[in-house]
Amino acid sequence: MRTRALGAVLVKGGLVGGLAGCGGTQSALDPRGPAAATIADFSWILFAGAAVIFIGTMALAAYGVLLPDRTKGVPPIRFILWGGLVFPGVTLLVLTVATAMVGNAVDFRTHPEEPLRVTVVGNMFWWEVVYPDLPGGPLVTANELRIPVGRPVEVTVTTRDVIHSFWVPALHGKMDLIPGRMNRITLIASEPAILRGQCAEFCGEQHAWMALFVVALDPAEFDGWIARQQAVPEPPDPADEQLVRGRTAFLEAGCGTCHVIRGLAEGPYAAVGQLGPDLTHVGSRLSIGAGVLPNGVGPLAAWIAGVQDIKSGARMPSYSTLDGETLTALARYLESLK
Ligand code: HEC
Ligand SMILES: [Cu+2]
Repeated sequence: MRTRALGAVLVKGGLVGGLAGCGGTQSALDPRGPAAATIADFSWILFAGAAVIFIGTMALAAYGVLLPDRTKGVPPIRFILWGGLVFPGVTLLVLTVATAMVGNAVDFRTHPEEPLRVTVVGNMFWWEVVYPDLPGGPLVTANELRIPVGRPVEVTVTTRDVIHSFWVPALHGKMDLIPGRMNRITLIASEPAILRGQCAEFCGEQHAWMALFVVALDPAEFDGWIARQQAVPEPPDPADEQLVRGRTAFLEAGCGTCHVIRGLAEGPYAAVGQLGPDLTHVGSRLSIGAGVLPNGVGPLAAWIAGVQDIKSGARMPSYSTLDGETLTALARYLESLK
């Protein structure tokens, strides 16, 4: 009796506990697009099939071990032929064909609609996101891929350093980012959503904090976002001394050697650096540091002063010697870049 109760607890706890982790914004089992849905359906078929085979094999093993009669002798040759050769052979053949069919079904290259093209470039430990052929000219951002719902989005992935892997489980499978190569994966989101993706190939110290967000928007909202991102931010109102101070601090601290802010491309400290994320509209992003902190004045200040404590090994130095007022001004200036 007691064992049975314990068994029930284990089974229930295991199922409920295990499945609770399957929903949400970063789950292949909670698909938000047709490719991920096909992959999830196929996974369940594989899972069910594997479970049946596992139970069958274990039952045979139990039969062999537990049955007291040791004189059963050798099983008939027919059993070995069918069970050990024909069954696995046919199963593997069917799976090979089915896998190829699923692979075909989730490849939207022949989709009748013209795709939106995006390039994603992997960097240790963040993602550069480029929209190369928008009507208003190219757009560069980071760690966030905004896409219109329903339209295919052809993501070309490559890397500036080591191998990374682009994986947004709720939309599609993985695609490797390989030096010197352009790989392609086409995503379709079927509903507005904020999804989380993750680098899926160990790439160094902060691999685990190389996240990115995919924001699927209604097409009209997406167009509005593009228009806002393409605009060059206005210089701060001279009456707001704190913002002016923040902007000056950004230039004088040399942040522009690694970061672009469009609109700050002139002068001795021009912000035209290519080693870090484009910060032109950093204030509009959901997170900073590829998912490590939420956005906002406080987290920005913390990031600037203590990158190496927050994300040690990130390719940006901590600016721990900035005084409090300058730091606040700098963080407020960046947060104002919407
Ligand atoms: C040596 C190059 C370098 C310098 C100099 C530099 N940064 Fe960075 N910065 C980076 C890199 C690389 C990242 C991405 C780190 C990561 O997420 O792994 C980054 C990330 C950031 C981010 C987060 C952006 C995002 O969208 O996630 C902010 C904000 C930022 N830097 C501000 C600054 C400020 C302000 C300064 C000057 C005080 C500065 N940086 C100086 C290289 C640099
Ligand atoms: Cu990576």
